[in-house]
This record gives sequence, structure tokens and C-alpha cells, in this order.
Amino acid sequence: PPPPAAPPESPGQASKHFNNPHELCRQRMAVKPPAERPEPISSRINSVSSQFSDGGQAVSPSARSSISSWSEEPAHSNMDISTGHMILSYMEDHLKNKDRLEKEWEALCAYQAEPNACTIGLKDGNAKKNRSTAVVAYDHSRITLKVENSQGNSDYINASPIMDHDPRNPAYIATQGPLPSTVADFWQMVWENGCVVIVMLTPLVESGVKQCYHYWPDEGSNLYHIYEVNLVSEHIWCDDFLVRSFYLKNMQTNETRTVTQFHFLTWLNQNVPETSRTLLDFRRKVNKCYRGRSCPIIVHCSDGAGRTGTYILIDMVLNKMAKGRRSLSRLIDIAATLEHLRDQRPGMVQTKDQFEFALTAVAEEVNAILKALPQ
Ligand SMILES: *[C@@H]1O[C@H](CO)[C@@H](O)[C@H](O)[C@H]1NC(C)=O
Ligand SMILES: CC(=O)N[C@H]1CO[C@H](CO)[C@@H](O)[C@@H]1O
Repeated sequence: PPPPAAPPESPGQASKHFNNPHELCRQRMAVKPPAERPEPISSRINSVSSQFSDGGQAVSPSARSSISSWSEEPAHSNMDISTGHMILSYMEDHLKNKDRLEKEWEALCAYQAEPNACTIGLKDGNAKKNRSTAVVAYDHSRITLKVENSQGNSDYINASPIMDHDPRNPAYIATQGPLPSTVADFWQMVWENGCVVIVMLTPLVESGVKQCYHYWPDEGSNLYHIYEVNLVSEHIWCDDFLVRSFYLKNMQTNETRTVTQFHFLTWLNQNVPETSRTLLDFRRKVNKCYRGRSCPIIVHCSDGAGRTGTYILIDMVLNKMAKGRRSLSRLIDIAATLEHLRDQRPGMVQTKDQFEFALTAVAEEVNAILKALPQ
């Protein structure tokens, strides 16, 4: 007789409920919309007196309850009101002035990073590890693997450390989506750099074109060289993103670590997400999970430059604003921050639309932060 049919999966119901922590927990989260959403910047009115309401408790991605509801993560920041308003009005003016935006983008296209040699990544033996010839890690700014632990006795991976304010510790690692031949290198990099958060910004396939290798097990565990990866849970938050939790084990030392992967599903290559609101909520969830850590966040798409650069640009600018570390003129100079990213990895932010999207997303978030502040 045929096996009994699995219970249907429907939004609002957990598809599985396990008591055994070693069994995979796959869950769909029920959406509980906040009572009031921040208005999009395009329809913002000058009054910021309307109240921002959180409208519900966010459930931790690791919760194993049978039905979970969640809402958007509220905006948090130490930004003061007058700085926020100055940033916002500057950004709004900038976004309205299409001519100026065009000129700024043209200047960015002409920008030449120096130094810019990529000889190691293009060497025989390494060249086949690159998805794209246009985006290869710079010799002076690349993640090196420990040769003795690598599958191919090589230290090369197409990945770049991205520094923010601390020149010794990268805030991010920008990398390409793993190829079938570089998956073990990818997990070695995660292991050796102490990473616990992976931000994946691409679907695996787009209109039949492979964007990234499926580098984790669909169920149970896979061994990649000496790195065993166990899928512990998968939580589908909404149509746009889901969160997976992995248990990573180094089989040489028996040490283990939990790694969380945030997977944004609906941002296509050379494109921008449909709304900045969803990406901003995704970012807040990533940062809530990351809070208090000092390891780099791994960010990848397909080539690890367009979508990856856009995400890092938004995150870096907003983090700087939240800390209020820089002077206002430095904070609002997003093009200068992008040049700083391009000094560390080629091709960061690939299209003018992506650059404009980054500006819009920053303005949207500042708007949401202002609304969340006590008036
Ligand atoms: C790792 O665990 C296995 C199985 O328990 C054991 O045989 C091996 O000695 C351990 N290795 C180290 C380095 O602790
Ligand atoms: C420069 C170069 O050789 N690029 C290669 C990187 O690796 C991919 C996948 O193996 C190849 O298709 C590229 O030609």
C-alpha cells in the first residue's frame, strides 16, 4: 500500500514539529503584519509625527512551536532626530536630482582602483575557480585558505575581505556563489574565518542559468572534504526569504559550530529587489542574529559583486549612521563608500539602478528610524 500522504503545507501552519533536536525542522512562518508600516519614501509626507507601531513580537528563527507568527523587525538606531532629518532631506534631494545621480554614476564607472592586480586569481589552476572573469579577487585583498587543510592544496578562493573602520578585522567577506568544484573551499573559508552568518542573495537558478551551486544538504548531512554540514532547520519567513540553520563540524578536530544562512530568493542578477522594505526587513533580521559578534558576515550572490556590493553598501552606510561615528558630510557621501568597497573587490554594485536602489533603501531606513524614535 502507498505510504500515508504527508499533511499539506499551508502558510500559517508548521509543516513538521519535532521533539528530537537532531531531526530537521522545516517550518513556514505565519505573517502577522505590523499594525502600521512605514510609508515608502516616495509617498512620504513631511510630518513625522505619526506613531510607529511594532505590532507584534518577532519569533526567533530557532523557535520550534507548531504555529509561529512574526512581524517586521522594528528599526533601531542611536541616530539623533536632527541628524536623521538632515540625512533624509539630503537623500531625498539627491534622489530627485536625476542629472546629478547620473553624473555621480558616470564618475563611479570611471573609477580605477589602485592597486588592482588579480594575477593570483587568474593563474593556471586558479582561473577555473572563478565564475566570472570580470570579478576576480585582487591580489592585495583576498581571503587565503590554509593550504594544509584545503582539498586542492591551494590557498585561492574567489573571496575578498571587506573592511569598514577596523583595518585588521573585515566586517564582511564578499564572495561568489560556490561552484561544484569550490564547495569544500567555501566551507573551509567559513570555518577558518570563524563565520556564523551567511547572506545569500541569489536564487540557485535564474531562467535556466545556474547562479550558484546548492552548497548545503537538502536533508541530513553532507561531507565536503573535512567539513561536515548538517541541515538543522529551515524557516520560510515569506515569499522573499528564508533562514536555514546548519551544524558545521570539522572532522579533523571534531570541533563544531552553528551557522545561520539568510537566503533572499527574489533578487535577480543585474536587478534590484521589488521593494526596499523587504530587503530592509531581511537586513534587520540578519543583524539581529549577528548582534554582538565580531566575525565577518559572508555575503554572496552569483559573482559576488553586483547584488553583494549593493547589500554591503546599504548595510555599511546604515551601520555608520547608526553609530554616528562619522561627520555628516562623510555619512551622506555614499559614492565615496562605494569607492572604498571597489578598492577591495572589483565590480561592487553593477548597475546605476542598483546604486539608486541603495540610496533609496538608506533613505527608507532613516525614515523608519525617525518614525520609531520617541517624538
Ligand atoms: C574525533 O571523534 C572520533 C569519534 O568519536 C574519535 O575517534 C577521534 O579520535 C576524535 N578526534 C579528535 C582529534 O579528537
Ligand atoms: C578566467 C577564467 O578562466 N574563468 C573561468 C572561471 O571558472 C569558470 C568555471 O569553471 C569558467 O567557466 C571560467 O571560464
